[in-house]
Amino acid sequence: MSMKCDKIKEAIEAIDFKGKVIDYKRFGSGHINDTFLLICEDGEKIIKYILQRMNSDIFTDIQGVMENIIGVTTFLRKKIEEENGNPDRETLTVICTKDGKSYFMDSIGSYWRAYLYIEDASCYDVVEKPEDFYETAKAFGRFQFLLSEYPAEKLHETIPDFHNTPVRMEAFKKALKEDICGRRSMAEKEIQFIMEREKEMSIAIDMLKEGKLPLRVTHNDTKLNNIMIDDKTREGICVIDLDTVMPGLSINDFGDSIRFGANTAKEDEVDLSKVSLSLPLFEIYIKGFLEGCNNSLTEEEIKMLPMGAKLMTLECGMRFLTDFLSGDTYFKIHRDNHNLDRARTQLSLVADMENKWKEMEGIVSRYK
Ligand code: ADP
Ligand code: GN1
Ligand code: MG
Repeated sequence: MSMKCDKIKEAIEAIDFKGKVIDYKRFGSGHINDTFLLICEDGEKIIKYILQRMNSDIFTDIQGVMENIIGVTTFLRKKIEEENGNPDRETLTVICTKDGKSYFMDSIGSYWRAYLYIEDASCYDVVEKPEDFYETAKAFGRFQFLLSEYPAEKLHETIPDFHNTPVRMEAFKKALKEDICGRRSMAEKEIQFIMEREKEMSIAIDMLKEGKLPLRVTHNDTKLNNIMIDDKTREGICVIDLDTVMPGLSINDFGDSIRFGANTAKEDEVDLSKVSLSLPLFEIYIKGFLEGCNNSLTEEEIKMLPMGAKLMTLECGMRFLTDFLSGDTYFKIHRDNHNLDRARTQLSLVADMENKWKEMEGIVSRYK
């Protein structure tokens, strides 16, 4: 276990879990937080929790992150109750500390929080069945629709300029210039690919500034493993990983799901011949997302969906490469050159989208 998680026992002691903790282990495949599954015994009953050491290098305003999460989940809980749903399964439930706080700081300054574990549901790293992807599209769309009445001014911007692609480009150029690890020569082809697309990076952000795309409350990290799929009904039961819920663009939420879920290969596939955009999955996701949004997207937003997919994939490729050049300080890595592999997959997917651009636009035109 990384030293940063050394004080997990302090967190277990501080948070108000029911019963006695009998086991805990690392869990999930997120790139940012340290996530643990915690098992408690309360008399005859077994209760599971998710315990996370939050990444405070990335989320510097932990208080703000937790205020957002409490605000959004309280709001969603009410909506779910109104519709006779089960809020303990359909949104995250924060488990507070024994003194009533939404997070805990341990003696070495690490921040911890806990959630109820969502039972009988799973997260996936690849789409196993097209119908699952459709269900996740509906759930992410619905998430955005439900939050359309949320007071956006109450949200803290937990990572400024999170999907400001031109700002990401500047960070990339800086990392390239500094080349602190001397890795630049390993990625010349990828660097050139990104540079050639610099002009396109500001398309969405410019449309926002010009009022052509509306600012909405969005999730901003809509990959497949940030949604729980019910093991029995196969519905997208709960949207998780709410750290980046902020005002943003609907086309970005759409786009990030396509980047991850409609890729025929894994995010870190090394055999690039396996990487491509699945047009059937692209179409299925459009259908589900528009339905989930209750058909509230504007014509311009729908028209720009392919661009959302391309920009999110390009931006993510650029972010992985920036991290590779900077010494892998942001995304967790599990092998040498992991971030370079991830960047290559993303950029190959961008290239495939460019080849399929006419088809992508053709599909979208049927949904306007
Ligand atoms: P990261 O920001 O590192 O991606 P996440 O909040 O997405 O962290 O959590 C990582 C993984 O932990 C998820 O992909 C999911 O598998 C699992 N997970 C998180 N919250 C819950 C929960 N409430 N119930 C069940 N599993 C969860
Ligand atoms: C991170 O936290 P996780 O693993 O769900 C990242 C996303 C990237 C994604 C790439 C806060 O998501 O922006 O798109 O990795 N989250 C943050 O897989 O940076
Ligand atoms: Mg996650």
